[in-house]
Amino acid sequence: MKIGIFDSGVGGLTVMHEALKLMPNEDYVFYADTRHVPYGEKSKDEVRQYVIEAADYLAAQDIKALVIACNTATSIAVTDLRQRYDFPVIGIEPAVKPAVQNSIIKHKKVLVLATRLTLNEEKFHNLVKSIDTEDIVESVPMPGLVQLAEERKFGDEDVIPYLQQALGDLDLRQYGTVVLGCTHFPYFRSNLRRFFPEEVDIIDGSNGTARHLQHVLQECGQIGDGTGQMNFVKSGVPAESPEEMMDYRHLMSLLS
Ligand code: DGN
Repeated sequence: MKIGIFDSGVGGLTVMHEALKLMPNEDYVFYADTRHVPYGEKSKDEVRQYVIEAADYLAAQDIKALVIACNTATSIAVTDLRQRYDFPVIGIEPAVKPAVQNSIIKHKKVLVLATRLTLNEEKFHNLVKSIDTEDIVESVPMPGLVQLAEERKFGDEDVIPYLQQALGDLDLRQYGTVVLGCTHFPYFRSNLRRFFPEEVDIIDGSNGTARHLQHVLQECGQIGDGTGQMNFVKSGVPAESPEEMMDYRHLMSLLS
């Protein structure tokens, strides 16, 4: 049986890339809801409806687990999905806990970058409240990075002006850790690296989510019965033309 991985767009490939490294003996079906991306600026009800539609499609493919490789979709719909299906549903959330631990040692703050919807959600506020006892967590919405990834614009000429506008007013030396709280953002790690001093750690949740998936599969005795096969779907339509396959492979190669 396959593992279903879902995102509003190509961000979830950052999680699938980590899963594939960790579990090459699994088969994957990746669903990008390209018709409705971006989710981060939409209403909660709209996002919930899109996520359930996509998850139902994957559930009909006889998957053994579903990864919601989207922080925004996780914060809106993970509880609904867990009630809806019998297979395990794994979500992703901004890696605030390791970031706080890391920054406290350095006597610095944490900067969380994510979509507006993720940052406004109660789930995120509760997460921060439970961990941030020293009041060091700050956040900035970065919807433009989702758009740039969807347009495959990863070059400095497109990315740097946006980062300048989004981060320009902050003193970037006050942070010990930057959390990439949207699965689209790891594509921009090297662009972001140029803004923050070397001692600032830039972390994301893709590896942690892949490890969590592995653990869950082990727990239910479902590990390793595939060959690393990948299938792609865009908003309910199989996306497997040579051009589309090349695009996905290229995107994952940017993450190595
Ligand atoms: N990749 C998604 C996330 O992790 O939040 C969001 C992208 C979007 O649709 N705005």
